[in-house]
Amino acid sequence: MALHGLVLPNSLVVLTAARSRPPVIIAGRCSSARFVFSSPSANTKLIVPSSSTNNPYPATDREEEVAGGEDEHELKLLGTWRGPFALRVRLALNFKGLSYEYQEEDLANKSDLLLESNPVNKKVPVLIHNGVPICESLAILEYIDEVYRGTGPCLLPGDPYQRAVARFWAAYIDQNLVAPWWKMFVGKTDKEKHEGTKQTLAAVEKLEVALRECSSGKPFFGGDNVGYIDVVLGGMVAWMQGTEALCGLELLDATKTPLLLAWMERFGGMEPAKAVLPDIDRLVEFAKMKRAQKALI
Ligand SMILES: N[C@@H](CCC(=O)N[C@@H](CS)C(=O)NCC(=O)O)C(=O)O
Repeated sequence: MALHGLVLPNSLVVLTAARSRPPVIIAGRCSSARFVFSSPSANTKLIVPSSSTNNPYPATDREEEVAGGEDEHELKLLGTWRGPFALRVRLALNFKGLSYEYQEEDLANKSDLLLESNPVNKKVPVLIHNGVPICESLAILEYIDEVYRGTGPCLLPGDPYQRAVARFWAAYIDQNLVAPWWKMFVGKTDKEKHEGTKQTLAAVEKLEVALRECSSGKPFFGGDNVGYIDVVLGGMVAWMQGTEALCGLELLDATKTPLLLAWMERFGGMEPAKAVLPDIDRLVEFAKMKRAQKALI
């Protein structure tokens, strides 16, 4: 595909596809990316950096070879096995049945590919599609959904109002659940931890209402199928399940949040989710170790 580049200050480049694709804002350039796309099964080729010293995520037999025919749709994801932001992208790729190459990043020793693909934030996830990096998990989800519209279920609803609602709750999850959860877990003072706990509990109660309204009695936020909010919140499932062990409180409760509790079990039990969601015990052990070291997770 022909791409037209416009160079902006700070080496940002806006690329617009010659065909129907919307502008893709990328940072830097990627030369070494290779991607594989095949449908319908979700298969991953796992690459773990040899320099990674703290990677307890084995190349499991669940994530083996890329199956299906290789063509020009090459996808590569840079992430970590435990990060809620990369996990939501992996969930989306799996639920849509897209194959991709996965590269595990060591955040203490970031790869050149990550640094050149996301020079602004230097964070994962980064999805690299035919050599073009896309950064920020929510933007990546929307990108996947648009580019692979004909493949697997649509994540975002077709109706503009419902789409706005889904984006609202995705932003809500980032601001009011992920960030406060983090404060509850690694807060520097008891006051900060207490504040994080209060905000996290308030957020799950609001999300219970959101699930009731968005699902209209169906199994998922997206209705009959997993949708945008499901994968966004899905990235937090293992962390939510590990909350008691990590923070000393049960996050979801059969009385206050029965729908979310059932959703979490239903979602976590689905094959595309099981393939990427971290083992809770391993996650808890790793998170405790990192908290003790006050290191990046
Ligand atoms: N808003 C970003 C957040 C990404 C993020 O915070 N990633 C963390 C890992 S969970 C990271 O790469 N941290 C490395 C660093 O801060 O240097 C997104 O949604 O993609």
